[in-house]
Amino acid sequence: MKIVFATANRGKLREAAEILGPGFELLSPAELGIDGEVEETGATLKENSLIKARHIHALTDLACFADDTGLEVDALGGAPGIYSARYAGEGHDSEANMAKLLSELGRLGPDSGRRARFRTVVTLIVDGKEHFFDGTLEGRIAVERSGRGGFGYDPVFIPDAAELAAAGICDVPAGGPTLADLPEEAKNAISHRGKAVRAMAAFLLHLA
Ligand code: ITT
Repeated sequence: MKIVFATANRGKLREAAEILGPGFELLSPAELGIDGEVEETGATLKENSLIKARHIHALTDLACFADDTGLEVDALGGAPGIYSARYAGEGHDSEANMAKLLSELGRLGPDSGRRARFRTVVTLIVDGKEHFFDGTLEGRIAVERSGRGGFGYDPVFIPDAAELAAAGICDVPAGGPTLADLPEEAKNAISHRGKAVRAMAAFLLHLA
């Protein structure tokens, strides 16, 4: 099945292609010659994913999905949340975003706690109807960056051991790997996006 992923983020595209597997022909707005960028003016992840999916769906005749993802840090009252991409200012600069996050948590001191989660909402538009799927990954923010895989905030996010164990990943270093330390298949097995995109794929296979 042909499906468009309404994203300009190459890390997300790579992950979704691996999660969906060969049963899906995944296309990007860039491959279709479409400008995927649209202003994310929503107040929630769901609203923003809907804005992105509708923007691309209006320009193609194909099934289409978008995801909006936020990193919620408890000690920061849920920030950066829907502002995760522009936490350190416009420009999608992951290095600057991580630097700001580590410095904000550093200012709060060692007792503030670093519990956090990634939350993704996927909007799928198929046969003119809109459907929503979500996924969450629980964890905590590391004290410093580690790992070279993944993208975005992955080098500072340590998933809970229970999330890893649920996917059969038990042989991990003490203190826990960050998402950027994990091979891509392991991140996809436990991630917020993996959960939401697999739920969408199951729905689509049921429709077919
Ligand atoms: P699109 O809107 O084009 O899909 P984006 O990167 O702007 O791409 P989001 O608004 O959903 O996407 O992303 C919010 C921020 O969270 C952004 O800085 C991402 O790099 C980061 N992010 C998203 N998914 C992530 C993941 O799985 N691991 C780490 N960081 C992630």
